[in-house]
Formats: sequence, structure tokens, C-alpha cells
Amino acid sequence: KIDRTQREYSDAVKKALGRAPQLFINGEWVDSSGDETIDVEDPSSGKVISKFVEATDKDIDRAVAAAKAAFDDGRWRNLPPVAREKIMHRLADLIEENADEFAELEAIDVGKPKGMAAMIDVPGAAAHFRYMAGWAGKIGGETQAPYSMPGGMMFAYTLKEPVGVCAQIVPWNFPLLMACLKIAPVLASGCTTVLKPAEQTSLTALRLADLVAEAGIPAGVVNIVTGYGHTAGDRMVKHPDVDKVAFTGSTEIGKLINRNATDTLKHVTLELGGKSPVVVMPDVDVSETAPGVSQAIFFNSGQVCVAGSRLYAHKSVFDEVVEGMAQTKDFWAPRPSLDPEAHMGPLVSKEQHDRVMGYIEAGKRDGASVLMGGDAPSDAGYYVNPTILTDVNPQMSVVREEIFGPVVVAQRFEDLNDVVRDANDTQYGLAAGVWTKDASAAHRIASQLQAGTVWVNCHAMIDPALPFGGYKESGVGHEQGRLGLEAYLETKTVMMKL
Ligand code: TXE
Repeated sequence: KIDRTQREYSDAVKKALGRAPQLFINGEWVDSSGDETIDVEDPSSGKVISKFVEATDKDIDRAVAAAKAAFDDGRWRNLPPVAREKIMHRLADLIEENADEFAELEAIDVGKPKGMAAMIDVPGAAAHFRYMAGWAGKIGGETQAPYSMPGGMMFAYTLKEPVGVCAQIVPWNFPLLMACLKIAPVLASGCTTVLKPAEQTSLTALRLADLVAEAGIPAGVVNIVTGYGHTAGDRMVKHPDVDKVAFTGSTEIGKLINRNATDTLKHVTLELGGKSPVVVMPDVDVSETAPGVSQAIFFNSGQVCVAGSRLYAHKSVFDEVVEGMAQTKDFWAPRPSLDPEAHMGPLVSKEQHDRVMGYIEAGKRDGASVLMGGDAPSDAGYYVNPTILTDVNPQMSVVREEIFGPVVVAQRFEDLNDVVRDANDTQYGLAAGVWTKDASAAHRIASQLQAGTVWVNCHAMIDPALPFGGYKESGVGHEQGRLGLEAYLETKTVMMKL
């Protein structure tokens, strides 16, 4: 029996939890105009451990006004690019210097194992600033040599300019990483922002605000507000002084945000849900593939937009692969986030727990067989056991819908054309995986899968230098890489008659 008692928090974390509920606006900690707060829960224990502000419309307006003033007077975008680059590296340094505290805060807020947060979330957060810092001094347009037009000789060039004030809304599965991924191109491009973390997980974004000030980012350039999506988030999206909206979250809310941003024709980038297929070819080494495809679904309790939630294994290896996955059961057994032996924690909230269990029950009712898991430990906290469902068919909700939990549906295939068709038979198109030793098959399948990212013999590898975006209903636009920077730039053409 696993001891699911959450361990004692460190002193640094206790201090962070004890801070007064405030908002970070114009470089300062300020009180809300209202007095509503939102509770912070530790999903490993279900206990309330802190609270933060539920921002009002007035608070959002104040934050947007601060971001607009900071953009309009050029206090950030007019700095020498090398100065902006240096400050971004300083912010990355500060994140690294406070890595242990960030990892623990993330662990107790999201429920992810502290060791995972320390290995993935925190270094990843710093890496986004370091990568984008390199762009700050390399943003340039194009020039045309003088040429003749009917009106005379012309000289023309383009300018790349920051888009303006951004509203950035992030989800709860990778709160610090997502916040940094969003803020980094803002800083590199010379924009300003109001960022809202998810109402379930705001601790690390608030702590990041301290470091934004400490790094020397001028007041008003990065504002961090907390609150609910349908109130604070909605106000941000509809605000007339916001020029660009960047959102990561559910496809349902992404569509709503896209509609809401249309009235004022804002620039919009959306990174939404997924139901990513993982194709296992007959030639694989099962001893490597089974742990790999298990990690593809069970990492972060399956609360990953790119989770490999639909497994398609060739019929000649299917039994061996799912048996191999079942052998990882103890490794992934959910433990509290501060347990050093944890590889998987609880889900983020009771709502997500009930939602995931609801899907598992629906799958069973529809005739799926439970090869592993399918249940939840009864301890306090929002734990769900890693689950493998077989005997599924493409009509079942467990196969069609994003579960966002540690649940994989495993199917057999015989013919390559059939599996590509089935893998693409989804509203989503975020990511996909292929496991094979046959390089030519890998490239062929990679080109046929309708997904923004395809991994071969690995999964969920994310690099700030590489563009990330979704096909179909998984998103609009890209983040990361050069494309991720360009999403924060306008192009201006200047023509001069000589
Ligand atoms: O997401 P929401 P939820 C999927 C996943 C999960 C489901 C529900 O399937 O089970 O979504 O999660 C803000 N205007 N993903 O309900 O509602 C909200 O405050 C402006 C996949 O938590 O999309 C939060 O900051 N903002 C996903 C953020 O949107 C609004 C990660 C995400 O919340 C808003 C998370 C509104 N009207 C969930 N309504 C991924 N792609 O990784 C909400 N928000």
C-alpha cells in the first residue's frame, strides 16, 4: 500500500503560500478593487493551502492600461536589443537560482511529482527565455534595391514591429512553463503583456512576477493577474486596448476566445486540445517501445496536450506491447507530489478526477475491457490509477474525446493505410508518434499523419527552437522557434520615391 500522505512543505514554499492575495500590475504588488479570492488546493491531499485574488473587471482594465502605457512610451521596445537580451537571460538565471522552490510550488499546486517539475518544467521555463533572448537583436525586415515604377524610382523596405499589448491566458498542466513560453516572445519582440494563469494553478506565475521585477524588466511590461476565465480572461480577450491574444487550453474555450477576439480583430494564436495517435510498427524492440509509449500517456498523469492517448499497435506485436505497458504499473502508481519516488501524481482537481473517471466508466459501459487500472485509489487527493483500455472501437467517447488523464485506448492494426486513416480520424491534429526501426516507413507515416508535430521513437520532446502548433481543431498559429517570435510581430512596408 502506497503512503499517500503529502510530505511537509519547505520554508520557502510556506512563505510563498503565506503571501497576501495581490496582483502584479505596473511593476508593483497591488490590492484588487474587490475582495473576492480563489482557494489554492494541494491535489495530493485535497487541502486548501493558500488563496489568491479573483480579479475584477476594474483590475483587468488597470493591468491593460499599465501594459498599454508601457508599450506606448517605448520603455521596453526602444531599449537596445542587447539590453533586452541581457535582462531576459537574467530572468532565466533567477528562475534557475530559485529552481527548487519553483519545482516544489509547481508540485503542490498541480500535483506533479517534484522531481518531474525539477527535471522538465523549471529548466524548460528558463530555456524559453534563453532561446527567445537570442532573437531580440536579430529581428529585421527586408530591403529592395531601388527600382522603377510608373511614378518614378522607388526604394522600399519592411520593418518588423512588435504587435502591441498582449493578453495571454495559460492552463494548469504546465503553469510555469506555459507562462514563460508565452512571456518570452513578448520580451524578445518588444511587446507588453497581461498574463493570467489558470485559476487552479497560479502559484508559480505569482512567484515569477517577483523575478520579473528583480530582473529589471521595466514596470508595466509584464503584468500578472489571477482570476477566473469567464470573468477576468473574458475581459482580457474583449478589451479594446489589447492587440493580440495568446491562449493555451481546451478547444471549446479556444473557439469561444477566437469568436470573442473577432469583434476587435485581434491577432490570435491558439494552442488547444489533442487526441494524439501513437503507431507501433511490427519491427519494434518491445522492451524499448512499451516503456516509451507508456510514458507518452502517463507522464504528468496524462494531462498533456500532446499525450499519446490512442495507441495503434500492429497485430503481430499488440499483445506484447500492451503486456509490456502493463508491467510499468508500479512505476506509474500515483503517489503524492512530494514523494521522492513519485513518477505520477494525482490529477489537478476534483473536477478533472471526476471527469476522467466518468470517461473510464463510459468506456466500460460501451464495452471496453480494462487491461490495467480503471479505478482510483480511495485516499484523500485526486488520484487515478494508470489505465489501459482495449476492445475499443472508433465510435466510443474514450477513443474520440480528449480525456486529459492517464488513460490510453489500445487498438490493433493490420494494414498501414488503415492505421493512417484511423489515426487521422479525429477533430484534433496536435501531435502523433511512430515507433519503428524502418526509417523509410517512419518518414512515410510522418508525412501522412495530420498533426503539427510527429515524433519518431520518442514522444513529447519539446524544444523552444522548434515551432509548435496544431492542425485542425488543435490550434491556430505557432509558438516557439522563429514562427513563435513572428506571431508577436507586425510587418510594415515603407516605400519612398527617390
Ligand atoms: O480548460 P479551459 P479547463 C482541456 C482538457 C481538459 C479540459 C478542461 O481536455 O480536461 O480542457 O480544462 C481560461 N475567456 N485542456 O476547463 O477552460 C481559464 O481561466 C478567457 C487542454 O481547465 O480551456 C484557464 O486559464 N479565458 C489544454 C484557461 O482558459 C478563459 C490545457 C484554460 O481553461 C475562458 C488545459 C474565457 N471564456 C485544458 N474560459 C492543453 N491544450 O494543454 C476559461 N478561460
